[in-house]
Amino acid sequence: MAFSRRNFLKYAAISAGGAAVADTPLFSARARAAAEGGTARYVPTSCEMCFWKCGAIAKVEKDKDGKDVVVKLEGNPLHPQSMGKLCARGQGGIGQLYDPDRLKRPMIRTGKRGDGQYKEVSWDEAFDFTAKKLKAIIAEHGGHSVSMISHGSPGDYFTNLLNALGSGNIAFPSFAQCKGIRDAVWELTYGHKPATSCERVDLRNSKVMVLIGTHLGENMHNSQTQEFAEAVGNGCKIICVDPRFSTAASKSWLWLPIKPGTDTALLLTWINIIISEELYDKAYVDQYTSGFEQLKEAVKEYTPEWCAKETDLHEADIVAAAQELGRYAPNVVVHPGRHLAWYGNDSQRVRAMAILNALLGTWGRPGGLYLPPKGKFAKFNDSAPDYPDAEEDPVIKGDYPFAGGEGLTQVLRETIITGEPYPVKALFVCGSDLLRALPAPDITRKAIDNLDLMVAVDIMPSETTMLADVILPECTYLERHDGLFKIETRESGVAIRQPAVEPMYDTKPAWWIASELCKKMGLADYAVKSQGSSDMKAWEERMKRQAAAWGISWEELADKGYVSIPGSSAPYITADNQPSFKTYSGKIELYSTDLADYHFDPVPKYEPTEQPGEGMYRLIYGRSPVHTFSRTINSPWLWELQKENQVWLNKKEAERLGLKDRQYVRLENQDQVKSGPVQVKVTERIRRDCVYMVHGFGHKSPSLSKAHGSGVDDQLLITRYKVDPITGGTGMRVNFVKIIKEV
Ligand SMILES: Nc1nc2c(c(=O)[nH]1)N[C@H]1C(S)=C(S)[C@@H](COP(=O)(O)OP(=O)(O)OC[C@H]3O[C@@H](n4cnc5c(=O)[nH]c(N)nc54)[C@H](O)[C@@H]3O)O[C@H]1N2
Ligand SMILES: Nc1nc2c(c(=O)[nH]1)N[C@H]1C(S)=C(S)[C@@H](COP(=O)(O)OP(=O)(O)OC[C@H]3O[C@@H](n4cnc5c(=O)[nH]c(N)nc54)[C@H](O)[C@@H]3O)O[C@H]1N2
Ligand code: SF4
Ligand SMILES: [Mo]
Repeated sequence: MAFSRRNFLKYAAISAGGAAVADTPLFSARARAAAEGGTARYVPTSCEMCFWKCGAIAKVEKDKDGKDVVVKLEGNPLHPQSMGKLCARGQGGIGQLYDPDRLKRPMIRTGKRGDGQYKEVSWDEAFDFTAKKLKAIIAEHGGHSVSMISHGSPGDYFTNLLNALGSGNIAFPSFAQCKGIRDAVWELTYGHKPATSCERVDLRNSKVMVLIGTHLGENMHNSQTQEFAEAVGNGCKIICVDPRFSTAASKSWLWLPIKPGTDTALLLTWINIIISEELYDKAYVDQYTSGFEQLKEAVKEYTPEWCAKETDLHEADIVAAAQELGRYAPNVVVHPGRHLAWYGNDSQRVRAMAILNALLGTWGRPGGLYLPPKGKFAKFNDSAPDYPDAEEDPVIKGDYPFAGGEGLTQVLRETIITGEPYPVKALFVCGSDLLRALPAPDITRKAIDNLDLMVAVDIMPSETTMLADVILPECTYLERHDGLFKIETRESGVAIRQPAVEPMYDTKPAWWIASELCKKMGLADYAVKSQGSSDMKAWEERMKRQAAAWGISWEELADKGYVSIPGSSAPYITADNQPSFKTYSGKIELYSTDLADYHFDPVPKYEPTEQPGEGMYRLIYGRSPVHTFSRTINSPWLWELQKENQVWLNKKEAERLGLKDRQYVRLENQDQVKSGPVQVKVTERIRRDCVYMVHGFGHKSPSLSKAHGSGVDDQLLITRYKVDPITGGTGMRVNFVKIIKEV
């Protein structure tokens, strides 16, 4: 391979905190190849190393046998989510493509679940087996007994299959374990989410930015990280609220090392200060919000003095932060965050963040949150029939009135175990590592044991994949098309994913897999709907029809990778660009009528969180800039960059326990679950009452030759979770661990 690992490591190390600059200011794949005059091709596509879906450009050369090889990946300068750069993970996508541990062929389980015994089969055999099982399950229990847990693009095509079978039982770890709480709460408050896929934060123009958790720089979403760096360069005052001195904290004007679980106290106190010192944007509040008087009354009790005790912060810092926000409002932002499933009362913390933004007038203001772009995408269904009515309503929202549009994984899991209100016997797992993504993995395991059929659509033989009855290997994003992507940032646009090289081994795109399975299930009409026909040419034809329906040139899109919709950008409020709030009152609801109707606190109230007992530390977790959850740990070059995680422990605590930096220890949680050995990182960069680790390590599948046994899995220690009663989000920072010295 022409691409050397040594060069990659050098390149990735330089760019871990940003990235390398693309060679050309504007991009055309054809023009670039022609200008070089060599044999290299450039293929604009979309990254799938994480869900930011940056525009990437693959450089493809022929090897000595004349075979196409991807030798370099760089950022597309036209695409607003990459802005000409890729993060280390994006550049490391080549490692995923050429990872020898990849799934290679369809497989059917021959041994007991979990013992790793499979036989390789043809696609036809795999489909026949799956269709036969599905038909038997549906005959006995109905279409609604088929379910799916999904993350990322593969699930889209299987959603169509499930809907055609009469099931809506589809759940996403990106909802209850991630950002669902935020989206549901902002819908309640503003009538809009604060993000489509990317958060609509105008970071590059912010004068003051508040980060509640939100560890930008470690949470390495490309354009957002670039804008964060721009903001730092512009002298933006960053207020970082984090029990840990994160990368973002190191760039901050003020680091507030808060006692974990007490953020709502701080936010409500800030609201109180901003109202009582009249620092809020009065005209904005009058024009666009409702419920101000009720809010003012409700937050009176949250004084700075009380807050300092509750949060373990200095009173002067609490007040200074609020005053600085008021001083620079409305060109400030309280970042709405992304992963918010923390303590089980998270909706009210997120409400307080949303309300603070409203008081400061940030929605639709430079440096605040920009408005959703204009530019509607025409409906495109390629003349498929409507879905049949499901016999039974989906179970996936449980009893959570504001569970939003997506399903709750833990509710589906519980239904699979109990069979209540009806049996769910088949589960498709599309691009999700359930045992690592969902809290209390023992319960996940129990649910899987209760299934008559588990189908995994994945690219890697993870522990979760290796529990399936049938494994359907998808090809990687560098080997496939997906449907056209709607991109909504400061403007609307369309992006493409197209194959840089042919699929290796006997792997296939998910749209093809779902389409073929549709046909085997006697649902050929639906195969047209979102999967197209099963050959590549027909799929490309379908994408062309989709581009035409959206009024963009297919040729331009294929050549440039991203095309913007003219006239779609109107990020700020002006006299003729007024925001619309799709709430009951038509305004931003500081007092939520919807929450009142359901007997929840219509204005957030502070609720204390259980604190660790003697000798115990709260377990908190986050991201590594060079890995995505558990999905990239085995990826050869990214694994070289970080092979294992460490547990961060405060220096004074380490001294107390007689522990040295990099010594191996084990963690044991409140339910006596013990981790494998993990290195301690002794540091002053974390409070004394918590320990921290990067999520995603500790793979147990022997088929992942590099990741197997590297580091420890935070999820294993997350045997408890606390569910947010409003949205059903699963708070996972409610576990405590003690540290056991290795002998
Ligand atoms: N490189 C990389 N980037 C990613 C991802 C990835 O896997 N890899 N995943 C992406 C996804 S899907 C998501 S959801 C995001 C997640 O990333 P974020 O949305 O930034 O996640 P948070 O949980 O807000 O932030 C983690 C930080 O919260 C701090 N923290 C822990 N407890 C508390 C507390 O009680 N109060 C406060 N104020 N802080 C606390 C931790 O110390 C840590 O620094 O990252 C995204 N970006
Ligand atoms: N304890 C703890 N739990 C968490 C989190 C945490 O920080 N700590 N984070 C939460 C958050 S914010 C989120 S968003 C979720 C993430 O949850 P998941 O999305 O389930 O996360 P991953 O572990 O990355 O699992 C991704 C799976 O997709 C596969 N995959 C990768 N690329 C492709 C592809 O192109 N096609 C197919 N078919 N499969 C592919 C990978 O091999 C892997 O098996 O986890 C949540 N759970
Ligand atoms: S942020 Fe990095 S990994 Fe995620 S899509 Fe962009 S380049 Fe790929
Ligand atoms: Mo997430």
